[in-house]
Amino acid sequence: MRPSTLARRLAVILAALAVAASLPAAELVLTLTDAASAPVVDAVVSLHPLDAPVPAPGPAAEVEVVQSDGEFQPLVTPIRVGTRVRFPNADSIQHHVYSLSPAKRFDIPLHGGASAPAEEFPLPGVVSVGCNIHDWMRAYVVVLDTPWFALSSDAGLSRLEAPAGRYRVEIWHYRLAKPDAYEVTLAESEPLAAARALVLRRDRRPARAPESGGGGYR
Ligand SMILES: [Cu+2]
Repeated sequence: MRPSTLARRLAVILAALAVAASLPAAELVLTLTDAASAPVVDAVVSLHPLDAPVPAPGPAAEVEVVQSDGEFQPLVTPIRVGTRVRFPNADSIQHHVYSLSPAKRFDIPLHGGASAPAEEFPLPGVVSVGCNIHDWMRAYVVVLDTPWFALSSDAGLSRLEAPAGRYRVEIWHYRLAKPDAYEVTLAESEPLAAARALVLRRDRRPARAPESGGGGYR
């Protein structure tokens, strides 16, 4: 084998080892239920390291919150700080998307189609997104200063992979009076399975207006 080939192979092996060393090594499997033992869907679970720095963000990602059938899809979008969010309109009617939340105020005047520009979310916090025309339309962009987060499934389940260590677990849900938080230690040996019961408030989102068939904006 020529020395240059050997060096190249060594470089490939070292690169593979570096990737392996940076792979998440521990796992949290969290099941969320409400007071009636029903699964809590659309909660955002995030891990915040207590003994280690948060890794620097990679290149800014871009995600979409679509207006479809007079609703935002999805209802809850967790993102890392710096992520850009586009708000395309898939409806034949126009929407006027806005937020008054301190973490990100923005206003996208009446628009149709996919023309709306992407908004950047530079600060952590919960951003409540509405439509000026349709009061019932609501979406939440949950901006996090950690790369480790997940949205709970229909079964109330969240799986998070992160390096072994101590973390503060934060749980946000739009029907929680305040975010829930507690500490865990994740070890490499086996996934940590945990359950958490949440006390949810009544859903305060405005009810959807009945279909009118009349003129003007629906
Ligand atoms: Cu609308």
